[in-house]
Amino acid sequence: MFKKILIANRGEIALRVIRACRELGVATVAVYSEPDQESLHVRFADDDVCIGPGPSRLSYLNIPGIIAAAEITGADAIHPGYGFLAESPEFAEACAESKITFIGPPAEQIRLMGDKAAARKLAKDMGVPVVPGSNGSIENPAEALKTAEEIGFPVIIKAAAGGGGKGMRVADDAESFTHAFQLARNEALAAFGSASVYVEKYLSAPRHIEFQIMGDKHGRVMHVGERDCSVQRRHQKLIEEAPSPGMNKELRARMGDAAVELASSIEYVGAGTIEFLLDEDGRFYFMEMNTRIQVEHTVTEMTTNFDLVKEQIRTVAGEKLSFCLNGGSLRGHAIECRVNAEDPRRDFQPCPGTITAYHPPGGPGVRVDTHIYQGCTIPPYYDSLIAKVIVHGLNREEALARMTQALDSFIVEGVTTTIPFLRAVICHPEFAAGAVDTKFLERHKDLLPAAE
Ligand code: MV4
Repeated sequence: MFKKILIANRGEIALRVIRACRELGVATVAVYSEPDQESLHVRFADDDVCIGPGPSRLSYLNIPGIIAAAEITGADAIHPGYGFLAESPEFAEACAESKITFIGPPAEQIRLMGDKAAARKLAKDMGVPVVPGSNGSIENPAEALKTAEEIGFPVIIKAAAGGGGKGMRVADDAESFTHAFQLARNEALAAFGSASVYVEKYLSAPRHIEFQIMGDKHGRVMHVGERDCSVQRRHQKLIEEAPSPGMNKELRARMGDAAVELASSIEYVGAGTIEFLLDEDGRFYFMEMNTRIQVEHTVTEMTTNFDLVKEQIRTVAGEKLSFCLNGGSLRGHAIECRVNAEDPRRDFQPCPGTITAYHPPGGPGVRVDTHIYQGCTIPPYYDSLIAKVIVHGLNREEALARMTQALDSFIVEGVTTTIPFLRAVICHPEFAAGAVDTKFLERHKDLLPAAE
């Protein structure tokens, strides 16, 4: 096992990783930017190093600074959390060059899965269903149009280096295609430094279903169930749940087998996620693979009772997975709401500031993962996630009641939060019925409070 882990992150996930390290008996090093000096991750870590000023580029994305902090403090491993450098092959390589274990897959696997067109090809070669589309990326507009006509409209053009929605364009017909293709290429180049795009048949209102994968260095790869992350706004997930209300045993077995097959083919170690789209007819298609622990890993922890961050650290250190589940013995239902310091009345504009009053919800089956406290200041530089409220119940009905109760009793003052908006979504009859898909929020604009 590692002796000392540096956490190259901030906020709730830095605290989450520190907790896992504590339980494993591993020492911790926090890194922080100047405005994060008073943050809890700095206080709770055994050691801490300031790595630069507020802007991420100068601190949490500063590879030489983070490697130097690990060397100075004698850390033998780095946990990247999610976001920031979690899926940077260059960072994984820098760790390897300094003989520090990166808690994630090897750089080559990050690079492979970061190329969405290449990942799609791998899935296809493994016999995992993919949405009908181009074989790899297409550069030539005329060739792309030909492919689009073969697939049939509408089609979606996606950035190969993308993920998360940037550089994506939908084209409804041949007339609009060439323009959309150009726009997608330009956007991809500006956002990712690569104009490489690929084309897929556009599914009108699929569910976003992802399978949590865990692998070890002893040849075991398994899945620990799925999550439904269909409720998103501008490709940001807002609510996630496990299991998916659109799932059944038979479909879980087929999708889970496909996910395990894909992860096994690259001998995946640690925590990973295979994302699928599920259409109205129950057909599923591979979308992409994430090679990190995700924000929403918590709902899977609630339905499995396994500490996925501890397992991720243990398996990367070479230990065997401490359980064999593969989709069996899931219990109850879990839901997560992401609470952001944002104003839904102002197009979800971030609301940094000082928390003047704070009281978290509690009771049976309620978990809050957060880094905020009364008196703390939310800096303007980073993601506006301030807390994750996670509930677990015997069934979905109980989980929904618990989430409503929890959101109603969550006191956060001083900054505007999305708590009332989340409550409205949870209590919406269509959400309550489990009828969620990726168009849910677009269909229910009434959930967005009008500007005052
Ligand atoms: C799609 C799609 C429909 N058809 N691909 C959005 C994020 C990026 N990872 C892929 N996305 C989508 N890909 C095909 N072929 C619809 C979306 C999509 C979406 C997916 C999941 C959750 C919310 C979404 C919102 C809009 C579009």
